[in-house]
Amino acid sequence: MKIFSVKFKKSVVDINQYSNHRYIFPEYAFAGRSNVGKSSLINYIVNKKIANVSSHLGSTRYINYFLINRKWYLIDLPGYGYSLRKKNDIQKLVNNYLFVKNNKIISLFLLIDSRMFIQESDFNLIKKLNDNKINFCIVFTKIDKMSNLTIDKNICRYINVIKNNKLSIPTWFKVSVKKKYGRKNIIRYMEEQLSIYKQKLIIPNS
Ligand SMILES: Nc1nc2c(ncn2[C@@H]2O[C@H](COP(=O)(O)OP(=O)(O)OP(=O)(O)O)[C@@H](O)[C@H]2O)c(=O)[nH]1
Ligand SMILES: [Mg+2]
Repeated sequence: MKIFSVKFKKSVVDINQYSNHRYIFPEYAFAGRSNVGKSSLINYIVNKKIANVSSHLGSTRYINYFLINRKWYLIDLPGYGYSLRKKNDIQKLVNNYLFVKNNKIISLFLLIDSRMFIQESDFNLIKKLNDNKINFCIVFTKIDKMSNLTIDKNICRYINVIKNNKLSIPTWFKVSVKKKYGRKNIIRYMEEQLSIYKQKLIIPNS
């Protein structure tokens, strides 16, 4: 898949903005704890600095829509797991985006810092995605920060927790934006998921 057009479309700050917005294209959304590298990964995928990156927690405050190839969106979501005054509003916004309004998610990318053990907030989201039958994958980020062996051990523990809780094991990837590792596999996955999504839209016998 070639990315030939990248355009910032809009920031959604309020759940009511969903209902009247006309953006009909399907979406890949990026979720995860604050600072895990969501905005960085979007920039790496499109090879352009479109999303705001910062070492400070909570740098993405709104739901940002980037239109790619005039056909689908990359959605940069605010992170969870940090304490700011506006935290609850932000959580509500993300929750509504994921579980109330949306039927256009091709796949949700759940980003996990590869150095961390499973966090309650991540696990709860995985369960909720399962319960709501939202297609998702896991991206283990910042793999440049530790040895391969340690990263693989962490990932293995993570996957085992999912398995032991009788949840289905999602597709997962390792990435390092710093070392420019992992883009190809993610792009391939996006391509596959888009074609599955399109097939589902075709009504049989029509
Ligand atoms: N070493 C390393 N640092 C990274 C990597 N990806 C992101 N970072 C750094 O992690 C910090 C947070 O990155 P962001 O992309 O802003 O994280 P975010 O998940 O969008 O954060 P919020 O918007 O607060 O939810 C920045 O300082 C990035 O430079 C990576 O692969 N390796
Ligand atoms: Mg961000």
